[in-house]
Amino acid sequence: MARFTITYFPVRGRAEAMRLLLADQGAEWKDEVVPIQEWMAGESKLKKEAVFGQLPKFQDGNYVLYQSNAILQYLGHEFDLCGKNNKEAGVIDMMNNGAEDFRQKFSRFVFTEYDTGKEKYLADLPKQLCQFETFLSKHPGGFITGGQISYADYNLLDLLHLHLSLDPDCLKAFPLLKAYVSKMDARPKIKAYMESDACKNRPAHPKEKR
Ligand code: GTS
Repeated sequence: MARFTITYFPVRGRAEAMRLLLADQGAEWKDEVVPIQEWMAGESKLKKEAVFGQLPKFQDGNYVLYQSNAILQYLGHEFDLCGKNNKEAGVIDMMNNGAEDFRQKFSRFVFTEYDTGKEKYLADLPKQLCQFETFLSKHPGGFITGGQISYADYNLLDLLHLHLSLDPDCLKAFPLLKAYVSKMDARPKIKAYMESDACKNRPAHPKEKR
């Protein structure tokens, strides 16, 4: 029986970074899928129970958590993905917060301007990407904290995947980010997960046309 359960809508969305982390760490989890229409139709028990009335919900046995970044941090502690010391942990949290700001911009675009604002969003995108590229140029080693993968790497990887699905050329001017994605995607367990039907059949977000 899987130790972990992720309850979320039938998209990659805010649950995908934790799935990438679990897959890469060789952990098993179960996905409980909540149809969006069912959630929106009324005050479901699940919605009432959710601390902030939102998903994803995460369970480790009887232990329940909400808030995707708290879940990622919890998994970071469970799998020793929070850096070797307090200073590394601070940098990892900083980059995860930066990834969250980036995700919020992306979510705003998806939910409010997806059909009309793609050109504008993509024109602005290099500003965000440049911040992560510059960070990597000052922190060589392949991951956010150099030689050791952290929970924030899975969040950054997911964001880069989301943007590559929006524009496959978006990393052309960002060689370090491009190499970062290639290196992360080549990790055997990430590769196997991304090739799985479960991953391939799940849209990135509710607006993705397939
Ligand atoms: N800060 C929360 C987190 O990081 O988990 C945000 C969660 C959130 O916004 N969830 C949305 C939701 O439950 C879905 S999504 O934005 O992740 O796609 N929406 C339904 C609702 O009733 O608010």
